[in-house]
Amino acid sequence: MSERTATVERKTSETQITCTLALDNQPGVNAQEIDVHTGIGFLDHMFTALAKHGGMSLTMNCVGDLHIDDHHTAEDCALALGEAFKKALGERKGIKRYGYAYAPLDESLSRAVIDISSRPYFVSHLPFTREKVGDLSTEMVPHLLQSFAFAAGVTLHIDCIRGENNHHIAESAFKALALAIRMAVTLTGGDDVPSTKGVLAI
Ligand SMILES: [Mn+2]
Repeated sequence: MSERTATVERKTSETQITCTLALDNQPGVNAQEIDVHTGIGFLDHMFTALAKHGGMSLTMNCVGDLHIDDHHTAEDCALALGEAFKKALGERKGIKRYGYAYAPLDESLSRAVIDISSRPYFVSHLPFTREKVGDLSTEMVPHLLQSFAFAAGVTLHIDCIRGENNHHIAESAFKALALAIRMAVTLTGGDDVPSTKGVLAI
């Protein structure tokens, strides 16, 4: 098996991002390296949780136009991560394809369901009650998750089933996504493309 890893560089007048993602670093197997600097502390926390619980290595650096607001940085980092995920998966052969997971964080409970389908779609229910968590606007959480889903070419449903604390709502959602991703990218040992169409990497 070739290594499932990818590096993406994304430069616009609004953000400059480098992102390296490796799908197969699992605790006790390969050293897992996570180093995320987006300029938005809470976003670093979320991407770090995503990589950690997804058994992935992630290096991300972003210099963005935070003097405007958090929008471009959050969205573009998610796009870069999605592009790296798509690139690392390659032909999408021999993977489980579907993944689902629940993750609690104290009173919050989130569910994530992913289909590595090449059918970009995103649905979420994240009942935030505050405008921001740290320096990240809560409205950017569904927006950046959607950006990830579309760039990655996956169908993604994320629902926070219950939750009060806005930090917990977001973190349980990212952790559920991490666990769902881990399941979906798991190699079956075969060489099959898990689709009746015979192709998933479109
Ligand atoms: Mn936390």
